[in-house]
Amino acid sequence: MYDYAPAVIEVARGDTVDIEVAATDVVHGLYVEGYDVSVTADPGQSARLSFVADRPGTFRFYCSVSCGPLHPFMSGRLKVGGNGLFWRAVGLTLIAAAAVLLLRLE
Ligand SMILES: [Cu+2]
Repeated sequence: MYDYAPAVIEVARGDTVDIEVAATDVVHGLYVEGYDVSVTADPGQSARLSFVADRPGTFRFYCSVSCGPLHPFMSGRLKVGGNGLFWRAVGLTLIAAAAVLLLRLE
C-alpha cells in the first residue's frame, strides 16, 4: 500500500515495456504520465500493462485508484534512456573510422 516496488523502472528507448502490477492489499492502479497508459489491479490479483517506450526522459507514474489517505504519495518513476541501437551504430562507425586511420598510418 502506498508504495511501488521497484519505485524506479529503467528501460532503453524503443523497448517494449511489460509491467505486471500485483495488488497485495486493496485495488491499485498505475498510470504513466507522458505515455498516458494505465492499468488497474484488484486485490490479490495482477494486471498487465504493455507499451513501447518511444519517448526518452523521466516520467512519473502513480496510482490511479483512490486507495487511502496516502494515495497521493503513491508514485514512482519510469526512466527511458537513450536509443541503444543508435549509440551502438555510432560506436561501430567510430571503430570503423579508427581502423581506416590505422591502415593509413601503416
Ligand atoms: Cu492509490
